Amino acid sequence: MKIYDRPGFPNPSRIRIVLAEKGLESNIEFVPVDLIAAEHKQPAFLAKNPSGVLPVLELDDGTFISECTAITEYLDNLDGKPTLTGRTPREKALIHMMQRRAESYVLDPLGVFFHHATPGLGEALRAFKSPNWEGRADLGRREGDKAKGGLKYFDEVLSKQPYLAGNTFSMADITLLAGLAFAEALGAMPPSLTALKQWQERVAALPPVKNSSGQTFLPEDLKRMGY
Ligand SMILES: N[C@@H](CCC(=O)N[C@@H](CS)C(=O)NCC(=O)O)C(=O)O
Repeated sequence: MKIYDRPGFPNPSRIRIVLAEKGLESNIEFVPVDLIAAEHKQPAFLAKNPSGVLPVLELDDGTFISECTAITEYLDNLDGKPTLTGRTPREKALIHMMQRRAESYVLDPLGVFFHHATPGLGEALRAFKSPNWEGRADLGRREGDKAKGGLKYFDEVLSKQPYLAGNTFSMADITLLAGLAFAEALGAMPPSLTALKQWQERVAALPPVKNSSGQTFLPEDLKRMGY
């Protein structure tokens, strides 16, 4: 199997944690994709994932799977013993519900904030991100505010239960962890979210998170660009 990714970026990091949890890292060939050069918007990559985003999993039979949730479902169920996506119908439903909230309340809006209200990944990508539309910075800032509201919502949730979907670490926690790290890297964290910060410390110490490769959550690319 191959994973097309960029170490340290939020969504690729989600899959690195899944691979560590499932003990699959040594079975994978990592293929780096140059986001700064907009390699992911060129025909060769769009043939793998028409959405033009990372990560993408390529199976040995040539099948391409994109979207972190789909990749996680695949990897988590390969051994018939899912640990991140739920075992019972109730667990599966709660995990998917909270995972989607973590994406749509935090991680996705931060992506819009990053690409529209900040210099994002620079010149080469600008052509693919509405370069001449004057309302883009407003849209970006609104989405940044939405992400802050989402983080406050999760602080409230985590003041009542240990993990997003209840008592067990799951795919939903991985999504929020990536979103939280992205918010911190962009300086978009609301203050005083005590339960969320305590959860972050606890989750960061879990073996799949601690041992996953290339997920510093401080992408070298962002540091180079002055974030
Ligand atoms: N919903 C997608 C999101 C993927 C995504 O946005 N990936 C980012 C990297 S963290 C990306 O490739 N961004 C490039 C761009 O927006 O041009 C997933 O779950 O895989």
